[in-house]
Amino acid sequence: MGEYMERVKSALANLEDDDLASLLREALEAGEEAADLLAAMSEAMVEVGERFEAGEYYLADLVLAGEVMKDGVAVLEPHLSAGDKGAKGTVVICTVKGDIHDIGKNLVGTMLSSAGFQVVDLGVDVPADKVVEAVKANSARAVGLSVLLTTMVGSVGEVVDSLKEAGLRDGVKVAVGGACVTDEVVERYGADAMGRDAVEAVRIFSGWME
Ligand code: B1M
Repeated sequence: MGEYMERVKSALANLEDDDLASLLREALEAGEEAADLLAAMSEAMVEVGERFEAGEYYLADLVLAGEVMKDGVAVLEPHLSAGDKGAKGTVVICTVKGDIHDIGKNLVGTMLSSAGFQVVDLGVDVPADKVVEAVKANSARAVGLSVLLTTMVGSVGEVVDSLKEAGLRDGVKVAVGGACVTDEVVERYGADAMGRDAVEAVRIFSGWME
């Protein structure tokens, strides 16, 4: 990991809010790629989670980490390009019922928009019937679900089942992503694909909707 990446990772992992935004600007000016800086920030968030699990950080620290990360993403966003311009279609995205983590979901939304998709973002803690309503109202052909809490992976199954009940499942693809998602989750709850990061999410939807 390069010098800037190390510094960015440690600024975020140590919750140094004042430093991160200016450090990111400096790194961009020095020619670092926004996507690499984002990857360093994501690694820092994993470290924050580990420190929280270890009892070294408290909930207030998690909240602060979320805010620092958002400030950092705001600096990087204008420089992030998803590629695959021209792929079009409507994607409904949200964080599933019971889960309020939204940083990854927002990044996925930003990257999809910049790749030319229409994005309908329903926010966080979204019940399955709201997803179905939005799919119908927007004639969407794909859904992106974010889930970070292991206890909430069942919400993915609720969305898949509700789409089936509404007779929409055949025409609508479902992708999932987020810290706790595995291939097993995809299989168990009947989703179609898993995106490990926002770039992969764009690749998946582009493959489905060209
Ligand atoms: Co919480 N949290 N949190 N948290 N939090 C995790 C997820 C946790 C892993 C931390 C830990 O203990 N190690 C843990 C979950 C454990 C588990 O279930 N396995 C946890 C916990 C336990 C909790 C609470 C229960 C804590 C409590 O109250 N006691 C609570 C739950 C609240 C709720 O949701 N009901 C809680 C609350 C919070 C905050 C509100 C304080 C804050 C969120 C702020 C916000 O989002 N606005 C927070 C934070 C910041 C985290 C960590 C530290 C960081 C998450 C993050 O933003 N990462 C997180 C640790 C971790 O993830 N390892 C943790 C950066 C972001 C860019 O990555 O979201 O993974 P991510 O998104 C990536 C990819 O995953 C992918 O692309 C994104 C960009 O590359 N992706 C998709 C994401 N969604 C996608 C959708 C797609 C495709 C790709 O669709 C196709």
